[in-house]
Amino acid sequence: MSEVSLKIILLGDPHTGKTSLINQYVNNEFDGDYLMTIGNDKMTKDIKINEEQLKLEIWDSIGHEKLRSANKIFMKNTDIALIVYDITNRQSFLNLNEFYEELININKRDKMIIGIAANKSDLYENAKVNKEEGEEYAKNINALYFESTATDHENVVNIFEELIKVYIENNKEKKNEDTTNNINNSNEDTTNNINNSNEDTTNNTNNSNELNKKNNSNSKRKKEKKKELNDIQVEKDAGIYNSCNII
Ligand SMILES: Nc1nc2c(ncn2[C@@H]2O[C@H](COP(=O)(O)OP(=O)(O)OP(=O)(O)O)[C@@H](O)[C@H]2O)c(=O)[nH]1
Ligand SMILES: [Mg+2]
Repeated sequence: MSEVSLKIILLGDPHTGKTSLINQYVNNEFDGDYLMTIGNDKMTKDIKINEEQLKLEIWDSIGHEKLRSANKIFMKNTDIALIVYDITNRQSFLNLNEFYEELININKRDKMIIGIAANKSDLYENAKVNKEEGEEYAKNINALYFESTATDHENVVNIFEELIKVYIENNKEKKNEDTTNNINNSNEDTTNNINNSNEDTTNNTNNSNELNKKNNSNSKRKKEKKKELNDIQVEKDAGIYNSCNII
């Protein structure tokens, strides 16, 4: 069975929990200390979902505004993006759209599955963004909405796997659409071929009718010519006869 590789990228403001979510998913670890990400780094993970063997390339990105331009190079060919905000930091929610816009400037929207992670849900008492706001934004950009906490392994695994499942489903539908289009195209070709061959047959028939007509008129002309010659001969004979008579 062939292995499918998927490129996943996490985006969002600094300190929202991107590195922590990746670390929890790949290494089953959570570190309470903050170490700002200053370079783009990828981690890999092999998983099996619905009998399909997948190789995940999970890219961490830089949240810091002044260093962020470097992310663009790594956003190319993204299959799945998780844009993260911190529910205790309203500005990180308001900045979500900047990351979304950057992403869709680089990749075709319909090829990607996008998730919005309302992270640090364990700190819900200090929330500055309510659930409805998060859900509404996700709905507006046709993304999936998740409440996440990098402190809980199961929660994080569920989020990544849900995104991957949706991606696989979406791709299957696309493949089916492509196949249907191909079948329709090949049907059109066959119809065109049949029409062409019908046209050819009609043309051939027309041509052969014309040929027949020509042949018929040729043989008619030949017959007429023969008759003419005969008449001349008869006249000649008669002439000789006549002249004999005269003589
Ligand atoms: N309570 C709680 N703390 C979290 C959670 N996720 C991350 N943190 C903490 O928030 C801080 C920032 O987390 P990071 O994962 O480094 O954030 P980041 O988005 O990678 O930040 P940059 O690399 O600067 O862009 C760290 O101290 C984490 O321990 C969470 O879900 N709950
Ligand atoms: Mg980081």
